[in-house]
Amino acid sequence: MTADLFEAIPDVRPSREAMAEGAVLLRGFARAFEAELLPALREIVKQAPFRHLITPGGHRMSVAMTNCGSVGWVSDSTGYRYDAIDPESSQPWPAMPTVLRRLAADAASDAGFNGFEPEACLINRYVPGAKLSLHQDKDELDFAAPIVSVSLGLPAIFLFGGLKRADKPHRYRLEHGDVVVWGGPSRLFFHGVAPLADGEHALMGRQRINLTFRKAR
Ligand code: MD3
Ligand code: FE
Repeated sequence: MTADLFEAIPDVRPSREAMAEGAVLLRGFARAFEAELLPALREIVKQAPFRHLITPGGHRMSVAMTNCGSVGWVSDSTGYRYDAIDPESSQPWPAMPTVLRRLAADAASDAGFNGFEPEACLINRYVPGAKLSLHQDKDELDFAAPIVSVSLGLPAIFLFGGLKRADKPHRYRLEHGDVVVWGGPSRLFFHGVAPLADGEHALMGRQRINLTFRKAR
């Protein structure tokens, strides 16, 4: 009876699918955390507002970023790094709220990575037209730990390639509440996000927010 009830509401029924070796897509996994998660994000953004970072090549990123946790990912003319201090405020990044820690650790366990304790959460904000070019995440010290990503708001087309930049990317539509755990070989695969299509999300408005939880050191 419960199963029938949930089958009538496919959007809120979590599911698990393999995307690549070590990459597991948990559709809808974050929906159960939403009521606590969204207010927690609002508090973080009050303390550490979204900003457009400059790449070492001198380009302003179309994605706006902030962080929470004991270190945060930053980019400037000198390069990419994890830093304990927010360069905008010269203060430590906001602490990682318990609900974020729990979401990341629960998703990682579901995908077979027990004891995931990320110290960094990078928070990306996309407005229509914003994109993230194909890249690898290599600024972390421990590639054995997975990265957990949480998609909120407008849907995005996620581009997922291989170990070589030239590997043709597969396209996945990531929606509000979807969580992906990237471990194993896929941890170093090239990936990116296609320009965000315009739209209006009932809870999040005209934007997409993506959280990536990382073990930075
Ligand atoms: C696959 N963010 O912040 S999340 C990033 O939607 C980033 O904002 C994208 O790529 C976003 O670095 C994609 C999915 C993701 C994150 C990290 C990965 C996929 C990954 C690391 C390795 C492999
Ligand atoms: Fe990335």
